[in-house]
Amino acid sequence: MDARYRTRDIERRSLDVDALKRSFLEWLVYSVGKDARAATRRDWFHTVALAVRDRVVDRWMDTTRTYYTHDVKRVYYLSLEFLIGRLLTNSLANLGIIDECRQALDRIGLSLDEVVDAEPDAALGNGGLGRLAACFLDSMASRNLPGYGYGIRYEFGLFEQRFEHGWQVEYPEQWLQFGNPWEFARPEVLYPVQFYGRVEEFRDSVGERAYRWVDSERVLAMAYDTPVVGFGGKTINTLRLWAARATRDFNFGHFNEGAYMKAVEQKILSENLSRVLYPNDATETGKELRFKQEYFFTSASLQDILRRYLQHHSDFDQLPNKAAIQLNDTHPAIGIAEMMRLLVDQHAVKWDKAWEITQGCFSYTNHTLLPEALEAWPVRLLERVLPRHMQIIYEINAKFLNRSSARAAHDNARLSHLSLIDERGDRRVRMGNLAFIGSHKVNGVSALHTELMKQTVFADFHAEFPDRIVNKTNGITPRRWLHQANRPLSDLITSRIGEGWIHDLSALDALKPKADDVVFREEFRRAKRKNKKRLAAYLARQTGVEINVDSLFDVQVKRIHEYKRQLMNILQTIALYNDMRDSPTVTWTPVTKIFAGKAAPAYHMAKLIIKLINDVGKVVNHDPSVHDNLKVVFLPNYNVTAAEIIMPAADLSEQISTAGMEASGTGNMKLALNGALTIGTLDGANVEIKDAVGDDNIFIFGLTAEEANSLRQGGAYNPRDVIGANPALKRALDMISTGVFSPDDPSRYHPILQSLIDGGDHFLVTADFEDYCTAHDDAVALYRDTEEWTRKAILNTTSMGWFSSDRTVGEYADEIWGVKPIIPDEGDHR
Ligand code: Z15
Repeated sequence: MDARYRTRDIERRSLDVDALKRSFLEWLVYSVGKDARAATRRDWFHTVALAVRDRVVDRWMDTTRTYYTHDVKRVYYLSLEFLIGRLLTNSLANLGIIDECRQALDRIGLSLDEVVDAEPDAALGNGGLGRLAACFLDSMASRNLPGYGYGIRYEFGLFEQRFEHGWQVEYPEQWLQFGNPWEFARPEVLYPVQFYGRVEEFRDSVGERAYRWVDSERVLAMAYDTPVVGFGGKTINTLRLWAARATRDFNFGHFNEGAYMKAVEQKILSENLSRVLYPNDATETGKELRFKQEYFFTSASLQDILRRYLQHHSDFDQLPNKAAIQLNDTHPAIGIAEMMRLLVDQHAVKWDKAWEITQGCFSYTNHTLLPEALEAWPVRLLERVLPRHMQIIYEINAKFLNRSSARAAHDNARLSHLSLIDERGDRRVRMGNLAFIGSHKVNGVSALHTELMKQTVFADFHAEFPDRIVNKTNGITPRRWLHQANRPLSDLITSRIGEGWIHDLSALDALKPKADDVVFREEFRRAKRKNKKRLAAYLARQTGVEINVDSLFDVQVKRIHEYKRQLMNILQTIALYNDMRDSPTVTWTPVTKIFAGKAAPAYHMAKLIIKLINDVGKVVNHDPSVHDNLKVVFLPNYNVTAAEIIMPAADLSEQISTAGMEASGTGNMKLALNGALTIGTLDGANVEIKDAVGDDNIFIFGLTAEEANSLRQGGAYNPRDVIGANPALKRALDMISTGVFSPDDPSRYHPILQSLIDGGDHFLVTADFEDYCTAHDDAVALYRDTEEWTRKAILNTTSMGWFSSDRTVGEYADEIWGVKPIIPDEGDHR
């Protein structure tokens, strides 16, 4: 670059730094209401966030105005979860002012890192599904796509996990306690949402049969908007979250004493709708409040979408060309019936026309095939809570079944599979089926998962509509998960190929040859070591366990679920512990097993597995005979913020779910991108990761989905025999069952042993154990060969370009949504 320009650039920056410093001091005094001497770290966080937000607002309005004036087709991503995490570093980095901000704070005598640490972690989600939604928001904005997120502004996000005597205990997480500087309340954007009541039939003005939903209870949905800053700061999209507000009825009327208290009670009850996120990941609890949450945010979002559309249009013919509505799982699937109700009952659109419009707008993403996660709401509940929707669902079902090929073939078995109503036992509405037939496209989240959708849960639908199911393999945003979370590696990459990779991750390809460059390998290792030191310090602070920075960091971080097989990991850990004790003269490679993840509060088996890991850790970590060659650490309260510290520091990534059960996984992508080698089954996106990084740079083991399926189907699988044939496994299980890790309560783990031995080992832990141990031994052996390990680690990072959520979102835009990028027109503020 020309030296003249560089000087000017530096001048502009120092101007920015001064301007930033001045705006910080102003915000502190005039908005936070403190002076610099009295300000706490939290005050400074609010100050900096408000000052940064200030720089976003003009461009936010430019973006919104551009979409409006060009009447562009928009994407509406409906999701019950947005697992966003912190926003300060993200906003600064995407605006490109992180260094300026650091310097401005320096001049005030503050460290940016400390200010960043004062931000609460916005955990409006449970796990993969919620984090995917957050990555998609980042990618839509960064690719200049007109995308909106719609969800719920939960007052309480995902619970805080603490350990008490090694057991998980849940505490409420109050992210809004001290206010949220990123959001804008929109008290004027308010929609009524109805519940209960009954349906009245009447004749409309031309004498046709019509329906009214009467005597219902009403709750208002109020909007809160959060700007979504795209990389480069050009496009600023909107995340609109709904909060429940009681209707004004509660403020009026002549109450006697009793009625007054009752009214206040009613107000609190109706505002409970947006109180708390349900803490289940991929399991359905079937609670009425949860169903009402789903309808609440879906109805408000659809009303908002129609209002926006009607600003430019007088009929609904163009709606599918102006609105793509993506259902993130079946949680908003009631939207299919709600759209029909809004069009037919409220806007007098004819049924067939309304159906065509609905199908044209909606598409549905399936995230799991696990039967316990497939939503099916009792007909009785729907009749009571949403009586008009139940009628509409019956109508959709009747018309659909009548036209199906199964009806023509008089194939009753197929008809009953296709039906929206599950007639077995108490009758239920299958939300997946509703989402499927109301959508023009349905997608799975990895190649394998999409294939299994076609073969299993949606086989009959696939036969009926062979072009409807498509694959969209998940991705992750490279901004948060590499550029922001891993500065050392990010800077190393940029030093060789420039900054282009940040918005085009496939640029990493060009770095592959560097795997053979000894200097690059040394620098890559130095970056990894920095990250490992940071994680070690964090773990010591959070858990008190001191770990060896040069040990192999073996990481399994994700929700605790039996199908994810944290149990298999801890069993292997016990076996390794035994090997080390048996052979004290062998030179062992030091290994640190790092676990993190929350269990659903009612998932007893998952909580017992957490306790087991903590119990094993207590024994192993204090046993001098293993000479610190093995440590087991369970980091409490895993969240996005913790993930940002863990991912960059991992050496080995545990992706060991029973094949066929993990729809995709996205932690697998974050870890590989940050240079961890994967040990994993051929499940979810692991299959595609293996293809990308190459067979030599990943440790694949275990049964395939097909093999797992036939093993279970065959009926000949006997875990008892498998255990009998594997002394290491038998010994580990015996130790657990005799209370080696739970001397205070030797029978504590009998439910776990029971599930493996008499329960049939549904997740095939014993079947895969031996193969897993061999793969793990291979990984540990390779780790001793520092240069070879680094070479493979580099090939992992540099092969992960395809797994950017920019790629994923681009595919959705082209093949499902039909939306195009548009660069916002600049207003006159610049
Ligand atoms: C969830 O986090 C996932 C699936 C679900 O059905 C629910 Cl309710 C929550 C996860 C999958 O388990 C995971 O494999 C996938 O990567 C993620 O969704 C995003 O698609």
